[in-house]
Amino acid sequence: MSAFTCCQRRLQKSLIQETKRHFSEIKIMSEKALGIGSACPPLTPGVLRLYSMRFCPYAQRTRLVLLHKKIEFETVNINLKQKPDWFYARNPIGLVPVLEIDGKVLYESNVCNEYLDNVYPSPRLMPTDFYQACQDKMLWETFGKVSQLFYEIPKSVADGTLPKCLRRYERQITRYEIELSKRGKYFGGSSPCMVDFMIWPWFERIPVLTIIAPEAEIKSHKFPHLSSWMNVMMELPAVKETYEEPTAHVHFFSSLRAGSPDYDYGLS
Ligand SMILES: N[C@@H](CCC(=O)N[C@@H](CS)C(=O)NCC(=O)O)C(=O)O
Repeated sequence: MSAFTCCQRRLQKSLIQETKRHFSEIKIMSEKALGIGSACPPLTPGVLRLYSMRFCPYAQRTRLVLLHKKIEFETVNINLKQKPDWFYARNPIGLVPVLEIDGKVLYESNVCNEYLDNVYPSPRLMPTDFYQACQDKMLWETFGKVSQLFYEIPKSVADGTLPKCLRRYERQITRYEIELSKRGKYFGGSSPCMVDFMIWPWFERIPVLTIIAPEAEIKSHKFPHLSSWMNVMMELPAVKETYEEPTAHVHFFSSLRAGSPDYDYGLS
């Protein structure tokens, strides 16, 4: 059985709901994506706000760190097709995630997460040794080699380059398999570190690829360390809290590719 199928079975709905209750103190200012013409929900002094999008893997990086560190925050979801001016005023390049507290604004997931790790140090997610911290950063700064394939693999079917793309995918995934084999249960050893949270969102989205290319699955005979890692990651409360079902990811990706992203999918 593949690691992902196994993980999905273990992720029983009741467990997820239990975790979601655990985090129920987190305020969602706007679950529905706010677009042009909307008003920016009023800010509260001393309250950390995350501007996000429910299906964005980069925003998920920051949500994972916020939740794992049990930092109190509120969420405002943004319609990225029709961004309000007040969102551009915070991030002129118009990307989520964005963090805001008491007039301080940060964007770019890696910057947001380093800020959180320094300002809310418990539990520490980045090594204090600068060389080790750089080793970790290299792993997430080069993860684009994997994440770009989430867009290239679907396109490659039409132009006949799927086998080439899959070879690149396997080579890149193997880098992480080898690194993990040296580190332990998580990239952080016996507990998760920043690397785990920075790369996890794409592993959750692998079903988007396996619909097109079943070879993209993380099979335990080929990637034993990553396969076990996916199982242990799925047990983390923060991972459960941000988890979306494969059907939701597939639906969102299809709507995105069709040019009308369904930001509010699944909301009543
Ligand atoms: N390098 C950025 C990438 C963030 C990103 O690409 N976010 C996407 C959503 S997943 C976005 O905001 N897209 C809006 C746009 O491209 O206009 C980061 O790490 O935060």
